[in-house]
Amino acid sequence: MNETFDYTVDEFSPRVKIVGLGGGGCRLVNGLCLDDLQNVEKIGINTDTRINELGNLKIKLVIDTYGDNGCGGNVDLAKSIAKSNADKIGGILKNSDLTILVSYFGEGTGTGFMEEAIKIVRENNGLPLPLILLPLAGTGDRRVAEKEFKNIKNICNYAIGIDYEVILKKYGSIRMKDAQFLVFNRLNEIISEYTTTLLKHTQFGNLTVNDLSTIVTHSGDSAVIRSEGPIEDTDKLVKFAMEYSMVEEDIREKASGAWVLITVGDDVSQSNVDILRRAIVENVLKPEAYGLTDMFIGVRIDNKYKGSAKIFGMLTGLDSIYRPPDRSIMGYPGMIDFVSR
Ligand SMILES: Nc1nc2c(ncn2[C@@H]2O[C@H](COP(=O)(O)OP(=O)(O)OP(=O)(O)O)[C@@H](O)[C@H]2O)c(=O)[nH]1
Ligand SMILES: [Mg+2]
Repeated sequence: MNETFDYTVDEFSPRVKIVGLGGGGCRLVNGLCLDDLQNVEKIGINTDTRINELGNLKIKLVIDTYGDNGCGGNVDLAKSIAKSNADKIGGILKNSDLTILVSYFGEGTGTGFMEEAIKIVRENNGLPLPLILLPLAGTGDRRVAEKEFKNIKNICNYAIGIDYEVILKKYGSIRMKDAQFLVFNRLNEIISEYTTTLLKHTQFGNLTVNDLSTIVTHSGDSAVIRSEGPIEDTDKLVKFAMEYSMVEEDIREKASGAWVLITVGDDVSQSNVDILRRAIVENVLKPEAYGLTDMFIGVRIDNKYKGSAKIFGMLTGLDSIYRPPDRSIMGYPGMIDFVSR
């Protein structure tokens, strides 16, 4: 049997893993209540056997047990343990569409495992979403946490940092218990929002994307565009493609992300392709989406394709007539108030 097509429709429904890294991350994920979300697995990975006390995690992985000490605050040790156990971690993080990685930065495991975990998720065609908690100055090692957070932002610019210092500044003399409560609530909101948005978007079968910017950060509705005809009739080609979508969404309101394939005959000139490409961008995309669009050009060597072009594209982030625009992730009310991006 051809393996590529050995799927059932059910397997296309997105799978979400929420993974705690290190002691604090595992406790946090253990405490999240996400019972109403389907296909969501709560997982904990630590170097510390106390993870076994956590009752609400579906999968627990203890790596290189150091008793109750974990990595004892040693980030470099944690990094090397993560690297040499990449296969074990991969075994748990594979087969996921969205993998939310939650950890408290400042000590060993949670801080040191994040980069490797992001890499592993990407290698398995999943979308990593790092949610990183930054400790108060004076607890753990704030300096290490900030440095490592910067590191993570370099490899994953949409990583979200939740900063206890910012909470403190915002709320003044808030008690730690109340700060924890706020963080918990906000995490639950972020995770529910991202997860439900993903559930709405994964209608594209086995299309894999390696960057959240294409799909998850552009909530809204999705549509397919498609048309075929002489390359010279640029306007007609684009107009037909937009009409093909046959959806309630108004494509004229434009998308905030897209994946487009243009196939042309081998006699078509580069300048004609450029005209068509520009027409698609201008008619279909919001300006902020220009850099977030993957556009591929393919050439067909066959007489019947001479002089013609075919457009096939998937759009994301269309404003739905059913959903007010402020329900998009980026505009999610209240989400950003103590979140640093
Ligand atoms: N506010 C708050 N901070 C926490 C909590 N748990 C851990 N931290 C802080 O987060 C940082 C990392 O702690 P852990 O997650 O326990 O450390 P770890 O990743 O297991 O690292 P090792 O034990 O060294 O392997 C430290 O600065 C802790 O003070 C928590 O529940 N609330
Ligand atoms: Mg620990």
